[in-house]
Amino acid sequence: REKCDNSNFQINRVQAAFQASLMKNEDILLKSYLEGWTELQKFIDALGTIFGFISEEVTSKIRILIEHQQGVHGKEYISMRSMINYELKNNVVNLHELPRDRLQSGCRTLLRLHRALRWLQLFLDNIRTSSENDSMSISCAEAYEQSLAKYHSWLVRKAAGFAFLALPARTEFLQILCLEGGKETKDKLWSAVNLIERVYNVTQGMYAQYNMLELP
Ligand code: 1PX
Repeated sequence: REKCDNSNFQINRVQAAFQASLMKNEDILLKSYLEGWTELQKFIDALGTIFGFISEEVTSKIRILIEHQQGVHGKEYISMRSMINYELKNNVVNLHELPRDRLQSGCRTLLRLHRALRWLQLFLDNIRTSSENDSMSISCAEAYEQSLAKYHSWLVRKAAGFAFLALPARTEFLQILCLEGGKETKDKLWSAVNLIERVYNVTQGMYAQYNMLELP
């Protein structure tokens, strides 16, 4: 396992990236938002191969958005609002049926990550309020049931539930996150949870404003 120093993954880096994604005008800077997800992915990867299918799903969603950013219309994909405006105006978004395009819309792709961010917020908050012998599997499953699960098929829910059982005990889990068990950890988690909630709320507000919360 990697040691916990500044060159490795840390909750601080996740937080810094999501912090940087918050723009002044209630908008989201996509580059930083995706950096936040790339940092999160390092945690999933550190948890072992059982979580590989989750990591691959994150990779695939990030890759779609990066492909848009590097495409001919890349400059439209700088912020979430510019992406929405561009995709709506140019009929890139599938509003009614499942998209069949090879390169799916940025809006529906980001929405998947956005829903997962709520899971993360709830999970980190469960960890924050947990104590020594609490099960991380249960904390994780509870957060999942309250958020992402309702968007997932039976099969995905089963696979996720199975993966959760492989989560390590609390102490080891905190070590993977480069956290100790004490007060400092609770403070760090509290600040991460609040930041993630702010990012979630800005994103959620925009999806609601454009009536895009249910994009297929
Ligand atoms: C302290 C936290 C450190 C760990 C951070 C881990 C971040 C994990 C984030 C998981 C992100 C999952 C993205 C899900 C996107 C999604 O909902 N995709 C589904 C729908 O996509 P579609 O294109 O078909 O509309 C897709 O069907 C799902 C595919 C399989 C992935 C299922 C993942 C469910 C588990 C989420 C919880 C992760 C637990 C990690 C353990 C720490």
